[in-house]
Amino acid sequence: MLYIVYCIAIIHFVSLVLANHAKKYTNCVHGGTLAVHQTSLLHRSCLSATHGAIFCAENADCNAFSYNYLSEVCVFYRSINCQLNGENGKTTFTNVTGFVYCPSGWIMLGNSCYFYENTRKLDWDDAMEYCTSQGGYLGEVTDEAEFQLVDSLITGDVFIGCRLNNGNWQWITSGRELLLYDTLWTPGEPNRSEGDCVQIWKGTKLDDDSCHLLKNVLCEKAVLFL
Ligand SMILES: [Ca+2]
Repeated sequence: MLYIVYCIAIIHFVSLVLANHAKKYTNCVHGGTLAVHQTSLLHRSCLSATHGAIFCAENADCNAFSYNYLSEVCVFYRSINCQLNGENGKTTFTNVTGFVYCPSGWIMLGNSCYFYENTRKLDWDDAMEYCTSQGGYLGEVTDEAEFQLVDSLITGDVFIGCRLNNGNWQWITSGRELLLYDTLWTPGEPNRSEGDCVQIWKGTKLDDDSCHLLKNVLCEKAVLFL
């Protein structure tokens, strides 16, 4: 019991000192696993800088946080290229080039921030406009790994930033082409049965569908650097 009280006191003291000086708790390297999903590590609300320090200390992915006393919001950061050391189970940070984070309300998955708008449904054009108004773009899926991350975030069908353009399926923001034989397509799609826009068909993969249907929206933006 005395030990627990002692630990809490130490954490409290350290966090207060750091919070008062830099409002940022760095070098929060701690043994553990990456079992906690990354999405839960960032932009969590916490009641105080102390809670932020404890949360950061308990999660291997987190190595810094900042606490805004005015907004009472914690933002957690993780380093780029951090790796879990197989020998001692601790997170070691190699080639650290900076800290990345996402704006409040956006979730970091892989190398991007995502905003899943599931409280309203928009057609494809309005979805594109909406994401632009949020400082991002309608989500683009680069590869299978990114698809799996995004798919874990959404709970239903969403429009994404790809549509038919001059006969080719094109990611509109980046200009990349989505080839007909790309494995990101749901088998049998695109079947050109309904329209020229692309959705993530929840439970399967990409699918061409009518641009005029109303669907939830997945916005994306690049991570921000501290
Ligand atoms: Ca289709």
